[in-house]
Amino acid sequence: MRLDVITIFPEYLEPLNVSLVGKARARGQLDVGVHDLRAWTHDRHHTVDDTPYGGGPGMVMKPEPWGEALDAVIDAGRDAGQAQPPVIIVPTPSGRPFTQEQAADLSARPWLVFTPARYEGIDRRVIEEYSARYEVRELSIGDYVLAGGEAPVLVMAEAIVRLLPGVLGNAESHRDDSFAAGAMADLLEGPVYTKPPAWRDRTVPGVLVGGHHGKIARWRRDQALARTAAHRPDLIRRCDPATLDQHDLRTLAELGWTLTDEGRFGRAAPRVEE
Ligand code: JEE
Repeated sequence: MRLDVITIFPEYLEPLNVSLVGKARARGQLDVGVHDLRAWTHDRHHTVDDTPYGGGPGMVMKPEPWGEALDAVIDAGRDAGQAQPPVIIVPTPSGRPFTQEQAADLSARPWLVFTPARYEGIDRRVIEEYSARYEVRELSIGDYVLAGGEAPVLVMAEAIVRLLPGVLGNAESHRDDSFAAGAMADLLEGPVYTKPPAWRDRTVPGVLVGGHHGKIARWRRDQALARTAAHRPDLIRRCDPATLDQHDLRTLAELGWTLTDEGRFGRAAPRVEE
């Protein structure tokens, strides 16, 4: 896979040199190019922003540097051997949600070009122009407002690169991830423990050291259900009851979740004594 990033803060992308993404590069599983947008300006001040048409707060990124940069980075990628056109990823607070499904889909593409912006974003005509020639995805990493798209690029790159074949070792394989496809697809994971068996008078739950694999699996499932109900009740409401067994239903009932007439889970009104 090849990743290109065009930014006015190339140093913000330094983390792509370390840890999982850095190792994938060192192993030759990934090529990364980080490009300074200001290299495609032509004025003495390397101007990339201007005031918004129609008025309003802040500044908007000018289209010309982005157009020249994208053309140059895409030409260079082709010269470096990319046979298929890139997917262009535009981080923006008004994008579609970046999800595990997006990460998995993008991990199957040979070439991604990221365009993290600053200020109030990029002149709309750039997205229109490149959408006419390439697949462009405007994506948001969550419902909060950042100051620019660089941190979202780091987030998305890490989520995508760890899914590349051979990037995660066996010890950290991703078959049981929350949100990954599979049986526990819709549940958060419960707590994890390691040695020593007692630490500051706190002991590891007995079931985990007992060696009874059936009891361990059931305990973990109950912990996952309880954690999901507490932290992500939306996932319980969305859950298909047909994916749950009788014990799951009892565990959820003990947590106050019952089936509604529509066949979905809802929270029973808490019973109050007098
Ligand atoms: C890219 C510039 C800053 C701040 C206008 C009006 C928007 C842009 N999940 C995510 N949060 N933030 C980003 C993100 C932020 C960015 C850029 C991504 C480029 N900025 C910026 C404010 C505004 N606001 C009120 O509604 C919210 C625009 C992001 C991602 N991905």
